[in-house]
Amino acid sequence: MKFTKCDETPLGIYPVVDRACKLRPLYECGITTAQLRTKDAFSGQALEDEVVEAIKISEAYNARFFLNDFWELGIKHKAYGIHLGQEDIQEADVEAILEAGIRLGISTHTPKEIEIALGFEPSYLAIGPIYEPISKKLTYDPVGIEDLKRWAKNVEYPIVAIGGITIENIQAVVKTKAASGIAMISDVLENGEISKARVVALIEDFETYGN
Ligand code: 3NM
Repeated sequence: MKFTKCDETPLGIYPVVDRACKLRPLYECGITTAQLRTKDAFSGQALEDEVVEAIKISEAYNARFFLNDFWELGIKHKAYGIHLGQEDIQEADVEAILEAGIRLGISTHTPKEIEIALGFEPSYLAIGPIYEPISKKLTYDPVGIEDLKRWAKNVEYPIVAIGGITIENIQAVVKTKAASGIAMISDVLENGEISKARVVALIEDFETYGN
C-alpha cells in the first residue's frame, strides 16, 4: 500500500471539531488542515449531510479536510483524507480508501502501534497523547516531548502530535520539529465555540517556533 501524500506544506495547527459549522471560522483564521469527528452525534442522512457540508466548506477554502471514522462516506464524497484509529484500521476497507486516492492518517500511541501503522504506508501518523488529553480519557500514558522526538526519528512520514496541546505548551512541541501538524480539540474552543483569538495565537506560535 502507499497512500497519497499530503502536499509539502506542513499540516500546521490541525483542529478536530465535532460539527461542520465550526470549520468556516477556523479557515477564516488561516487554518489549512482540519478533521470532523462527530462520533455518535449523527447517523444516517444527518451524518451524511454533515459530511457533505464539511467537504464543501473545506473545498471552498482549499483546506485539507480529514474525516474521522466514516471511511465509506469519505470515499463517496471525496474527502481529502480519512483518519482512523488502531481498531478502525483493522475493520475498514483500507484497500478501497487507497484505490479512491484518498489520504489516510492513523492514530498511534506506542512504538508497536507506530510499527503497525507504518505497515499501511499512510499519509501521516498521529502520535499521542503528548500531554494528558483534555477532552478524552485515554488508557495510554502521555508520550512527552523526549519520546516524541525519539519515536519520530524512525518515521519517514509526516507526524501529527495530539493530546493535551494548548497555547501554554505548544512551543515545546513545535520546537521539536518532529511534527508537521499539531492536532487539538479543546484549545481552539472557548465555551464550546471556536475562539478566533486563540486560533490566531496558535498559528502564530506554530509559525514562530517551527522555523
Ligand atoms: N486522540 P485535546 S488524544 C482525540 O492520543 C484524541 O490518540 C488522542 O484532545 C490520541 O486537544 C485526543 O482536548 C484528545 O487534548 C485530544
